[in-house]
Amino acid sequence: MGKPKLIIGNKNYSSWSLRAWLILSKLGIEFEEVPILLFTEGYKEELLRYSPAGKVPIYIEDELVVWDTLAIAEYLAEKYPKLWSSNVKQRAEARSISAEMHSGFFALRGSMPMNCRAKGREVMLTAELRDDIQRIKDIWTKCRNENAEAGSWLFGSFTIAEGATRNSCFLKSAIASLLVFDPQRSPQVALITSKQEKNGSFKR
Ligand SMILES: N[C@@H](CCC(=O)N[C@@H](CS)C(=O)NCC(=O)O)C(=O)O
Repeated sequence: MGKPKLIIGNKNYSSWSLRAWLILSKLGIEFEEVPILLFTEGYKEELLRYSPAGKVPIYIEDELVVWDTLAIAEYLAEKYPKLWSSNVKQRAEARSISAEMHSGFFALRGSMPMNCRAKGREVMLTAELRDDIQRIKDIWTKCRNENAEAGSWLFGSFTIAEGATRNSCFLKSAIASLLVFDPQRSPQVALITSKQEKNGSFKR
């Protein structure tokens, strides 16, 4: 069996690419990263050579092609069960959080598209954006209140929910907006934002 391949866009801008990459990196799996310059000439044809869905990320292991971040995460979790919590109720909660992140937060995505290198962005704080930010803070606060004793991740130890939420660069946008709009952060949220700012897991 050769090394698996991960076809991705630019990790600075493609939050979906980054999530799959973070999960593989965190697992310590040796994989070949195949970057594709999205939205440049010929990129679609190149993507379609790997997957009929024509979107990144795409995970390839021998003959197997898995596309869509959550499908990739679930496939990896079958091979590496520690990616979800060992507690069935926590797994359900972590799956809900991951799915919510995967398919929602439109105001945040729209007004603060991912850019890990962005600093000092000025963004109009609409009611929808405020709601998205509050929702993220509520998720973090609840998880940390319930799992603080088990470790420093949302569910104590690292799970897929991190890849899809706190530890994703997508949430760096949320953090940037939290820093701008909400200097009075609760201790639970402050712990996460400061850890994220220092977090080395963006470097492989
Ligand atoms: N729900 C999909 C979304 C994938 C997606 O939209 N990827 C974007 C990059 S972030 C893409 O490939 N865009 C290229 C295109 O739409 O042509 C997933 O999680 O994999």
